[in-house]
Amino acid sequence: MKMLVSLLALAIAAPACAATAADADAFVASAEKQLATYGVDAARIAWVNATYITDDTDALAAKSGAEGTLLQVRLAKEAAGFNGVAGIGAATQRKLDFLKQGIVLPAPSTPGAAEELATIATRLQSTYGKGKGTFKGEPKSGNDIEALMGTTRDPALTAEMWASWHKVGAPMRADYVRMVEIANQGAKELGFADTGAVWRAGYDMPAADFEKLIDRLLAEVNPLYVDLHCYTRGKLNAKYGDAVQPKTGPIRADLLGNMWAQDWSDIYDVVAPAGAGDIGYDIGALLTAKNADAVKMVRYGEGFYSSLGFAPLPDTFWTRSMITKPADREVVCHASAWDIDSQDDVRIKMCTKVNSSDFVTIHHELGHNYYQRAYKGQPPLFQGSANDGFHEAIGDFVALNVTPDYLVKIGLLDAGKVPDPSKDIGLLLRQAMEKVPGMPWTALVDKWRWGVFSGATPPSAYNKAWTDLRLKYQGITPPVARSEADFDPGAKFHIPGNTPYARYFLARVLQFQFYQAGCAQAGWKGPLHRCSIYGDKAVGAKLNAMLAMGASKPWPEALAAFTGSRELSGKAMLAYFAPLQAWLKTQNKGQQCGWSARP
Ligand code: X8Z
Ligand code: ZN
Repeated sequence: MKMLVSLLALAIAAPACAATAADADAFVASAEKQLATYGVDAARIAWVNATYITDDTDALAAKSGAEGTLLQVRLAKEAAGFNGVAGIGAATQRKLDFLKQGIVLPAPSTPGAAEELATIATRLQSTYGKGKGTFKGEPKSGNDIEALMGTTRDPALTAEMWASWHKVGAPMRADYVRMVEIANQGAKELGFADTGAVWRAGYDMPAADFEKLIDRLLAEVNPLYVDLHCYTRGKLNAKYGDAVQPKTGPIRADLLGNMWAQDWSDIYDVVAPAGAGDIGYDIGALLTAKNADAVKMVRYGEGFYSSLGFAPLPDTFWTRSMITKPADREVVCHASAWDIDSQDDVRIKMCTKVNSSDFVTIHHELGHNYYQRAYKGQPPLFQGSANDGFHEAIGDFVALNVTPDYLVKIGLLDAGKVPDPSKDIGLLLRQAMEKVPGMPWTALVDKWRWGVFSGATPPSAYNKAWTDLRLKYQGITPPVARSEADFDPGAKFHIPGNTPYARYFLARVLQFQFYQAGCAQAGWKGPLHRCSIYGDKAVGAKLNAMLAMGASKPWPEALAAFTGSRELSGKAMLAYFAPLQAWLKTQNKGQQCGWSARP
């Protein structure tokens, strides 16, 4: 409501001379040109900064970031000048809406605000990139400590890594507070209540409905999470004893094999049931056995997309990507995919390790690159995904097709080693440990930010609000005491990186919808989790048709183009895990599942 009133205020402030639909078309064409021109240089600068962090590249990135913000804010205000103009065509109207809504961190018109905002944003990201934790007292980069969290089973050491890595956040707090202040002023100038309202505006529905959609989808899949939490807690209790992991209540956050407890697959060995749980292979071990290095892993990923009919990656992908961590400089290791020129200069940036989780991440990142290539023919403002969840879902959808039979086809697994149906529970449990904990986690990250941006969570309660959400949604608790001297959100890339996170929540649901639809198109009749669309060019063509739509149509149309449905739904994910959920329920009989929000 507030937003509507403010937009009207902007409309009233628009020039008195009557703008026409043709003016709107001309404005949009000019805006697209300006954005495209800015975008190529900006992408190159951001790339150099992220792959070579120095004071100089930080300064260049901050300067370029400020220019971009000023350009976007100017265009957003000009776009608002067309509010209420009659006869604007659907495509132009959609582009005007994107211009008004699409700024992650808007700045107000106060002189120097955009520059201050960009300097803070760059400093936050680089502080994260350069962050170190410790393992046995030795300094470790974020990338190394993330991997060590997956393989370490000594709770004193996992607590040390958790506590030391979370110290990376503390120095960011003052910057974060100021950043929120500036961005909120910018959001208000654009007619939004706060920056969180801008973030929620991009989903072809009223912002309030988007919050409800997240809650509805989370409620749909949460019972599965609670079952998995209960089962995992029991196994951790059996392994570590009551003093480390009690039988009831939340799980200690550092015992789940991941710094943020967002993906528990690395402790599959701890939870695997005897017999059915021995799935007989680990992708990391298979890759190592074949002497596959990081580049070879990316080649496997490319091979999957090629089998669906996508053109091979260009030579420049291989020469310009950062596939492993350079030894001699600071970089942002958190994986990302880039599209430098909106044509063919696509790249990934990863500090790849030869393990199963990076094999999935490679497919994830390549999903971004193939999406980018598929929509390059769209006009600049439609060069994006149907909504941001789609961009995150494509590669994950493809990775769901990495089944034992597929691994045989590409020569990674011996045919005789394919786990038989008696191992289905193990295979599903391994997948659930990877996918299901992401549901509450991906929902809470932006719940925290929405509260911060709206002011419901003041700076004096930043850390408490974070810890409370982690308890409420994930049922986890920090291994060491926390206070407002800490800033734990800063220890997760997307907070200092200012990457909205609800997209990953949507992606988690969407990837199973895509997978279920793709497997139906392929005529798959067996258990869903054994399906692989590898090599199916008809499914690939249909997928490409959706990707090629870019952001040109409201997302339900894109979803319908591939799946036939216009609704986001947790049903596909629940169907995939149905046999496991039934099994978990029998395993959990007699247990007091769940946790109370305030133990
Ligand atoms: O950040 C990512 C991708 C970036 S393109 C690697 N993901 C989220 C995360 O790591 O927290 C993918 C899963 C969720
Ligand atoms: Zn991604």
